[in-house]
Amino acid sequence: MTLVKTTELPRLNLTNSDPKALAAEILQALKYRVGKDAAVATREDWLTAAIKVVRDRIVDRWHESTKEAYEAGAKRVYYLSLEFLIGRLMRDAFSNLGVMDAMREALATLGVDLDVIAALEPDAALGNGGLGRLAACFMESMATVGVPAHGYGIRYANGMFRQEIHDGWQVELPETWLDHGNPWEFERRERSFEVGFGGTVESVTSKDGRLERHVWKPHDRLLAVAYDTPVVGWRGARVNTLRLWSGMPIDPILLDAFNAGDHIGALRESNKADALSRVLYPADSSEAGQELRLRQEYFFSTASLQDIIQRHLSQYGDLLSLPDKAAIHLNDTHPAIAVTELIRLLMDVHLLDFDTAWDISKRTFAYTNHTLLPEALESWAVPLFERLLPRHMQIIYAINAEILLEARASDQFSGEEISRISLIQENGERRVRMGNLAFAGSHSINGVSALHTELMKETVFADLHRLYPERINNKTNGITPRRWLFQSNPGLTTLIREAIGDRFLDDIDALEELDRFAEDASFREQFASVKRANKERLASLVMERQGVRVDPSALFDIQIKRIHEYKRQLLNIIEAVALYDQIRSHPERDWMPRVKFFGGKAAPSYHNAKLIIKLANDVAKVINRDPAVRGLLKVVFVPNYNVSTAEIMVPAADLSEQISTAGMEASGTGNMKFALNGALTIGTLDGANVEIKECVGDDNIFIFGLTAADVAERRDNGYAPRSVIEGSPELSQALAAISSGVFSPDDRNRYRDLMDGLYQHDWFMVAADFDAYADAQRQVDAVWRDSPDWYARAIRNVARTGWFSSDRTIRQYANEIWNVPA
Ligand code: GPQ
Repeated sequence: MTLVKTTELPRLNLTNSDPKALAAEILQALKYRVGKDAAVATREDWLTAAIKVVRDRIVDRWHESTKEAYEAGAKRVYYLSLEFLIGRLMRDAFSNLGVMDAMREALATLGVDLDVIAALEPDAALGNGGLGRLAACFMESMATVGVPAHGYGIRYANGMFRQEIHDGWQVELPETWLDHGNPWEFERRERSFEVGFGGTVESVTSKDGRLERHVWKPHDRLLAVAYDTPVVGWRGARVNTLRLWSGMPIDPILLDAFNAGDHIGALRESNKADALSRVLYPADSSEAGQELRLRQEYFFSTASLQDIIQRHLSQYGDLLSLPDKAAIHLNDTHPAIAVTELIRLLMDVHLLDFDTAWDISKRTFAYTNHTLLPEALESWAVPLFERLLPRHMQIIYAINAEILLEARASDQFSGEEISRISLIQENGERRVRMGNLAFAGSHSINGVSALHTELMKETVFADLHRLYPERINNKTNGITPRRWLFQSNPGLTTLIREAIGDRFLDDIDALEELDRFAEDASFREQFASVKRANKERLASLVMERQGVRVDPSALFDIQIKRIHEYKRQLLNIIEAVALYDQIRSHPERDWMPRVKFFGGKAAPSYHNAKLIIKLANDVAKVINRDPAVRGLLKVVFVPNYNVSTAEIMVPAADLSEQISTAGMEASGTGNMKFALNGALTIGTLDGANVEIKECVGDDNIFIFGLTAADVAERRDNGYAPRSVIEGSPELSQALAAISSGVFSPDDRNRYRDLMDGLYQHDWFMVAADFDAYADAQRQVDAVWRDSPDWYARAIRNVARTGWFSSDRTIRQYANEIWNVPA
């Protein structure tokens, strides 16, 4: 097989991309932009210089893209998200611009290793998990498929915390990604908007006593300042803007206070402004109900809307055409306050009446729901809301009056159903329901997998769906194949190019052509050796980071994601304990060597999640040291799981653990990354696993356990976990061992409550699914034993999961929600 030449870059005309010229430019950038001489430059300096050289090329394309969209009067997409988990940007940019090899060569002539400096780039961890990473994949795909778009979010000075494991426990440390500056961003001091909180609302009346308008007089005021990062699409197709807001005081120092000797008080305003964009809430699909969070949500929503309105007015002169030229997308309810803010701006600043403002809002906004977990559905206590955003509270009452009137007029709802549609929850403490607000204020509400969308219609939004049946639609999530295949798995990418040519690089559906290679023994061997190399890379990482030795010929079984009870890392750990027991009891059996990897962060206040991390580490300690196991089973908890770690772990997986309690994982996106990289999935019929199964075929995935309907049925009809546990000897033994302190000799009661929880209620159905899961694992062993068959299935996973490209997802959003060409 010969390597097919890289196809020409059709849309991109790069000047000076030969290595010699690039090397000269890097030296120039080092000197004039970093201010260093090559003799004294640090590796960080080289990284900055290299980035600046490529960023210049991106800027050229950025200006062209912006100008084209402007001149065409194109509709723009605005993606509002409290999280953008972009990770490192250098490889993305170099690879998408097609200058990776040239830059590598250029740097080498200067004595700099591209891989070494690439590893120094900090992860931009401005997100918790799936929701934030989805936003990052969407930004890249919008640029790739040519949608003019702006991402809007917060420039957190401290992103997702850094996780260290001390004696098996998670310890959280601040993440300081901006320590060496950020070479990608452009600060736009001139692009700043005022943000207010608190205060009062005054009514202005005309001479004849008619109400003319409301004027909100906020008590606190600060500025949101824009920082722009260009996001380049594949082959430089288009460059879009990620605009992140940072808080700044209007008066940086209160001189009166300072002069009176109150030096701390003089900085009060500055500290308040700083606090808004200081830190990302480490809450993933869980409640984050503090006041600062609501302030953050409003802060970035108002700044983004003021920016959007200013851009629209300067181009079109009036706001009635806003819905034709702007699609504003709400990534979950975090920016839902934007619905009321747009109405406020249209009414109080631009003097439109309520009906017009409300109509514009509904035609402009669309909302994505990412969870059905009740604790993650945002709501704010009315008194807090009223104190912080008094004018918005009035607007909420006005919207509520509209929709409740419509509900009553439709004559199809009981009193109780009407109360569920209300924006205000009335039982107990009165609260503003942000999900209902987002739903009411949007023309489209989408779920993130087929199953999740159906469940949305049946559960959280059942009544609103009945009132507005045309609004709910599905957009199954996706991942960008540039980051999650081409960059993170260059070995597999090269192998695929050799087999089927380069078309899949631009049209991921062409991956289907790989299917027939599943039958090709020599291809299977090459595929296995690429996988082996990726596993060796991961093995070195855990050796370096943790001093743990793992055998790359063992089956690599990986569960990486946030730690959450519904994701059931506990099920996986208990199965490891049961397997450990079996290996010791039946040493004569032909056990297949396996390494179970875990990685993920727990919300700092989530007690059980942190305990599960400790349990994984405790279990690892005992199993890994036990000579009776003879290396047949290892457990490894990889600390500080983040995007960059995922880029190494995903390509190294043989088995992908997607074992959430059915009905609880909205979609999952890690499941897609693993399948595209040739791991087989062991999973429940939850989220997008259902669609992965449909794509790869039943034989190429290990599905087990209760369905969402089964789970609902068991919960309704009184599930008794104790009798389930007692009926399963393997499970009872494993639970007894954990509960009695076999893995925690230093504190024998450490896991007693956790285990008792399983006996008493087991909300997440760990016991109910245990036997089915353990059986599925033994089937995994059987297929793994027959190695050609394993790799045939793995190859089919790669060939059949191109559909999960976020380009496909974005095209669906563009055609079916935003009404923009793509
Ligand atoms: N998700 Cl509500 C998050 O990562 N954070 C959140 O706060 C919420 C949802 C996830 C969800 O759990 C996954 O199933 C999805 O795949 C992901 O959003 C993207 O839609």
